[in-house]
Amino acid sequence: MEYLNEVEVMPREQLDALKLERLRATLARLNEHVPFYREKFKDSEFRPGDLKSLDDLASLPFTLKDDLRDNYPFGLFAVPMRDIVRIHASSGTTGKPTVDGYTAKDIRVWAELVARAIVAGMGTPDDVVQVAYGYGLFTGGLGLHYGAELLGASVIPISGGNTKRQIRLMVDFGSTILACTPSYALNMAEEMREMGIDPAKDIKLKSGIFGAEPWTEEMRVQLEAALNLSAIDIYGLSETMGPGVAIECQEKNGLHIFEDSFIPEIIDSETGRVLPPGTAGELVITNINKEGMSLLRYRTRDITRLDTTECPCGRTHYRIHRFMGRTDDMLVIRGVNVFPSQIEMILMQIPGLAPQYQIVVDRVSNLDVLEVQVEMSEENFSDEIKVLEELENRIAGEIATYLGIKARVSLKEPKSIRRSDGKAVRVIDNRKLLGGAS
Ligand code: DLL
Repeated sequence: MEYLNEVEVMPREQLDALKLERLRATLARLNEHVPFYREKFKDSEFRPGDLKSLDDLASLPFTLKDDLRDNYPFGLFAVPMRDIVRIHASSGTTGKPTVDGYTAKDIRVWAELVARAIVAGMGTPDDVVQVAYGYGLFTGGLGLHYGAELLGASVIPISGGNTKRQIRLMVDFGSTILACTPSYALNMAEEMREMGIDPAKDIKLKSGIFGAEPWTEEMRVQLEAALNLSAIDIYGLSETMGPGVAIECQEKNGLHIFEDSFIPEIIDSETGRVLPPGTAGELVITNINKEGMSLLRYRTRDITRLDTTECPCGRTHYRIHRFMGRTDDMLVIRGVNVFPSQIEMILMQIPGLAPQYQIVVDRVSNLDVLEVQVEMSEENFSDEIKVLEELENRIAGEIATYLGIKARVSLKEPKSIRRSDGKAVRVIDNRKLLGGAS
């Protein structure tokens, strides 16, 4: 099974025509049913009815995370509550949660998109899919669940956590696909080693569908070796649907964004101008196949670039490059911009380290101080001061060379950095507590 739906290989001209038709219908619905958008259209020179081509999208207003918060909880819904069958929401750790509503049709569309994603991850109806994303208001668990069921695979709805039990069931039930965050997959690999389980002999995993947080190519190498599987990257966000917005195929050369449901644009986040393919910037998504809530030009804050070149897999939908991070994850350390993923990339290339790290930023005497804490691997663990110092200096040297910043490096004992069973917390920015974070 190479792909699920003919639309995935639709010729570009036809796909663009479908996008335009769906965009027109979406604008008309938003104008009619969502006062927030009606007001926005009134204020803009461009009216929904003026839309002639997909290029005109650039003349339409953006939607920001704050717009969702200002309209909390249901102000952006485009159908009456009677037609909403599911509500998801973000955790709201950094403010009011953002809420999304789905009609019965939306749930079907979403399941189909995720089923496509699982097929791209080598899934078939014969697979046993262990869904270890959290179930609940978070879209990961239920999103993967419905997609895998629609495909006809056997689903293990285990959710996140209870790692020993996850592994026992993985062995006993013969799971062939694991769906969870990459950081949780790493924790599972670690636990497996401790339980004496050999991924090459005792488990049947063939692929991992990993996403919901940024991860690097270097992390992929570690995960594929530790779990003996093929790891692919899945992207999505609760504001526009959930997982299944974009997925890597087996070429692993970018994530195909399902353009029959989401129109991608890359913009310069300072000026809001649309950037040409190949240039990195902020991903903006327009929902064109969703009824309950559709966002127009939603600014995701995720940084990537668009690849419009042909993919050998045959899917015609454009690709977005593996994410560097979010605009709001970017650390500004003494004026230098740094993404946690850049630090991850450096750490993963240095032998003797475990793929577990945390970045702590502080301000001391008005100067930003960056500390990188990283665990040593069990095999290389040493408490000899000289060995530790040498390795710390080497890591600090690599960070200085590649990123041009000075970092204090602290090597940690194996298993001393807190593990998570969902999205890992990689950065602790104490400057925010001081009210001076950038
Ligand atoms: O994380 C949806 C999801 C669930 C995606 C399961 C993939 C798998 P939110 O909790 O709303 O939704 O978080 C969305 O997570 O804007 C990105 O910053 C980040 N993110 C999601 N997938 C990736 C990825 C889900 N593959 C936010 N790479 C997004 C990098 C990702 N960042």
